[in-house]
Amino acid sequence: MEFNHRSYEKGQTIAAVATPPGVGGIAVVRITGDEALDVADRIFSGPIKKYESHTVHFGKIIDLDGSIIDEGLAVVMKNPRSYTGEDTVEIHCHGGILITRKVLDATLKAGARAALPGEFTFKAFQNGKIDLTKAEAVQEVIASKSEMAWQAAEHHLEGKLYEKISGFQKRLTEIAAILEAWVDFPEEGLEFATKEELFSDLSALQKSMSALHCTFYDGAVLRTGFSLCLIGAPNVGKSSLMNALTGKERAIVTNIPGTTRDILEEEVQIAGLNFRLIDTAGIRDTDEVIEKEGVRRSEKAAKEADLVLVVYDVTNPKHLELNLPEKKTIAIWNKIDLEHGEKETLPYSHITTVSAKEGRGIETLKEEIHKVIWDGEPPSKEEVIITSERHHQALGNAIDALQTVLDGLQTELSPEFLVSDLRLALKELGMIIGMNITEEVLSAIFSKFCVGK
Ligand SMILES: Nc1nc2c(ncn2[C@@H]2O[C@H](COP(=O)(O)OP(=O)(O)OP(=O)(O)O)[C@@H](O)[C@H]2O)c(=O)[nH]1
Ligand SMILES: [Mg+2]
Repeated sequence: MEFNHRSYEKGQTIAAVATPPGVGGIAVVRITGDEALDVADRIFSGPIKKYESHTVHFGKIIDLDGSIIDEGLAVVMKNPRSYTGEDTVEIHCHGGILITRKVLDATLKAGARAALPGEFTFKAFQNGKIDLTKAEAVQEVIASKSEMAWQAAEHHLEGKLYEKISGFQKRLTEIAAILEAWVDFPEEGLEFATKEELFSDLSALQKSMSALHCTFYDGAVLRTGFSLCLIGAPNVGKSSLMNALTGKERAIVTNIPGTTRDILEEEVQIAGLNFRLIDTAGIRDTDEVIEKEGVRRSEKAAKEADLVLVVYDVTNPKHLELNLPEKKTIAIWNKIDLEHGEKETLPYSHITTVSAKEGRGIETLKEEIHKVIWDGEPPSKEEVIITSERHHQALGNAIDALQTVLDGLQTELSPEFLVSDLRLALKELGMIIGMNITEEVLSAIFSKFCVGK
C-alpha cells in the first residue's frame, strides 16, 4: 500500500494488528487517535473511558452486534504518554488469524480507520515524540539481522545521532550569527572573531562531520550484511568449509570432483555480523553442459561477492588463474590434517590454513574475515554510525556547502554569499532530523514500515 501522509490528519483514529501475521499465543490490536478510547469502549466489555492511564483490564471483546469475539486484555495509555502521543488502547486477544481479523474489523466498524504502513511512528514524529532519526531507527531496529546492526540502530533510537547532528547545527548557527552581523554592519568587519578563527572553527566542524560521514561504509555493511563467496578447483573442500562455517550439513560433500553444480546460499552470523555465504561449483575446464554452466556461475558469483574465499587443497596444490582483487580475497589452504608437502606461494596477502573436516583453523579464518572487512579495526560499540543513504547524502551536501564557505573565506567572498552557503549546510543537517522535510521524503521513509508500527 502506498503511504500518503496527506490522507493523514492529526488526531485521526487508526487501528492495526501490531503483531506479526500467523498463529501465536496472543495478538495485539492497537488503536490510537482522538477517538481511540471511544472506539475501544464500543468493542470492550469494561468502561474503557473510566480507566486510569497505563492500566491493564481483563474483559470481553464484543462486536458491534453484541456477539462476543474473544476475551482478553485492554491496555489504556492516555495522551501524551503513549508511543504516538495520542490516546492509545491496545487490545490483547488470542493469537489466531481469524480472531485477530475479527477484532480489527470490530475496531474499524466502531469508527477507526485502517492504519497505513508506519502510521503509528509517523504520528509519533508529527506529535514531536521523536525526531526523524529515531523514527527511522525504529524500522532499523526491527529489521536488524545481526548484533552489530542492532547496536547501531539502537544508538540512533537512543538519540545519539540526533545529538551529534544537533551539536553540529548549534555550532554552525553560532558561526552564522557572527557572519550575519558582518552582513548587517559590513564597515565594522568581523566583530566577534577573526577570519582566521572562523576558518579554523569551520574546518574543525567540517572534519567532525566528515568523520561521521565516513562511517557510512561500515553502516552499509551492517545494514545489508556481507556476501562471502567460496571458490576453487573441484574437490578442494569448498562445500565442507561452507558446512564448517555455518555449523550445518547444508551442502552435499562427496569425494567426487564436481559435486556442487549450482550456487548454494546460506545466511550465517560471524562475530555479530550477518553474512550471506555462497558455495559454488569447482572451477575447471569441462565439456559437460551442466558443470560448464556451474563454472560460469561460480566465476560470476566471485566477481559480485564482497569477499572471496579461494580454497586450495594442500595435498594437491594447483594454482588457479582467477584474477581476484587481492584486497577482497582470502586464500585458504584446506585439508591440513592430511600428509602434505611444501605449500607453494600464493599471490594473496591474506592466507590462512584450515581443516574443514576437523574444524581446525575455523576461528582464525573468522578473525581474518573480520580483519579484511573492517580493514583492521571494527567500529567500536560506542561509535555512532550512519546507516541510511538519506542521512549520508544530506550530510555530504552539508560538508560540500561548508567547503564553499571555507573557500569563500579564503578568497574574500562577500559575507552575504558565505551566509547563504552556511544556511544551506544548516538546512541539510535539519533534514536529517526531520526539519523542513518534504512530503515526498516522508512518504518514502514511512512507506517502508510495516502496518501496525
Ligand atoms: N581430510 C580432509 N578431507 C577433506 C577436508 N575438506 C574436505 N575434505 C574431503 O574432500 C572431498 C571434497 O570435499 P567437498 O567439500 O565436496 O569439496 P568441494 O570443493 O565442494 O568439491 P566440488 O563441489 O566437487 O567442487 C570430500 O571427500 C571431503 O570429505 C579436510 O579438511 N580434510
Ligand atoms: Mg562442493
